Amino acid sequence: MSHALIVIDMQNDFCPGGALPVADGHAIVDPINRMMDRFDAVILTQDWHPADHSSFADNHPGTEAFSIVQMPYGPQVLWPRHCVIGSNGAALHPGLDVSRADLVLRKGFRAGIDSYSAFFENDHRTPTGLAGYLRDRGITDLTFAGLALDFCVAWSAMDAARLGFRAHVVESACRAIDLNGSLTAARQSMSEAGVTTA
Ligand code: VGL
Ligand code: ZN
Repeated sequence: MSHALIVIDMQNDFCPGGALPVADGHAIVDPINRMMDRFDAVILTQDWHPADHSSFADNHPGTEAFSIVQMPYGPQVLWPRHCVIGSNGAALHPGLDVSRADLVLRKGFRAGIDSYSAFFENDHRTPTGLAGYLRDRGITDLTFAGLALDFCVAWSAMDAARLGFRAHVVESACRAIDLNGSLTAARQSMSEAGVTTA
């Protein structure tokens, strides 16, 4: 058994003062740093969008942030512009201990499709390559922490479980956006997918 910690999107734009702040997002940096020593591998993800990304509300004139549009791959929430490639908002939180990170995986870099999950883009089909990386390293168990619990953490953990990894979410090391009941829905979906939470 080999066990990886996957830290999702612990970036400036998702912390207070950022473009898409998650309440109290910064509060999990130290707890995450303290968890790292218990794992065989630490992997970080980084939301990483081009300026013309289709998840940005301001790229869809006449729409508002947090509304939903239909994309060719299904419904998509429109977000405030965030995590633009190379910006300070896209940078990992300065307090995060990156010295233990074996891999930093960027996602959401194609303009036409968002990628909440660390494993698949939002069409649920286009792989990021992370599953192959983990399997090649013999990693069987995954613990998730980071932002946001009800979007990128939940989608990543559910894909992990569906791909056959043991998937666990440490809720105290996550914070949620909680948009129109998304947190309750995410907890329910994670449990149905076989993700354990604590
Ligand atoms: C996320 C919305 C848009 C997340 C990323 O990390 O949960 N949420 N992009
Ligand atoms: Zn994003």
